[in-house]
Amino acid sequence: MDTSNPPKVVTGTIGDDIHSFGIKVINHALESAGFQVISLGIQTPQEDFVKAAIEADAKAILVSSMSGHARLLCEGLRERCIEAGLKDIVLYVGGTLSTGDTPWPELEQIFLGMGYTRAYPPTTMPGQIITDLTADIAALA
Ligand code: B12
Repeated sequence: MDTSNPPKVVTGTIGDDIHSFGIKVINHALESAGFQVISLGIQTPQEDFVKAAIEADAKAILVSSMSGHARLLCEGLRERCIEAGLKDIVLYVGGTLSTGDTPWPELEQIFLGMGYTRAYPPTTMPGQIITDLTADIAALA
């Protein structure tokens, strides 16, 4: 990674969701790995993710959703990115993405179908996210 120009990434917990601990762990892991994190915190509207990504010229948006309503809260974010000229931005979603009613492989496909680059279950270790993000950002170049 070019330490003089660290890749910028936007993070936050989407919608009306107040869970903050998970995304804080991810933020620390990303910063330790050399990313520059624009942290939007909790209860972040979709449009704020897009606005922050444009302002920062970010390479990726990482969305956290813990409340179980991710399908509703996360739908349409890729379309907003495309409309704003961020067609190729790396878009991740992670957390407790359902209330447990849908098996993970099926749930993952739902989020990939919504245009998310990757979707992660709550058991994901931060190291996996760093590895994937580094590769996905490199692939943009
Ligand atoms: C702590 C907690 C709270 C705290 C939150 C405090 C805070 N500042 O965050 C309080 C008490 C406020 C709270 C409130 C509520 N909670 Co709560 N809460 C939890 C609890 C016990 C732990 C979550 C946590 O912090 N874990 C520790 C962190 C480090 O782990 P994590 O969040 O899972 O994050 C990791 C991964 O998920 C992943 N990850 C997370 N985000 C992302 C994003 C990306 C991009 C990636 C790659 C990975 C990733 O990486 C993280 C680090 O390893 C969970 C149950 C559980 N065991 O998970 C319920 C839970 C999430 N809560 C739940 C609910 C229902 C609520 C409430 C709606 C309850 C209510 N009726 O009021 C409200 C939320 C209201 C709202 N508007 O959002 C449910 C969600 C339903 C579901 N998904 O099935 C859960 C699962 C409990 C349950 N079993 O029912 N909660």
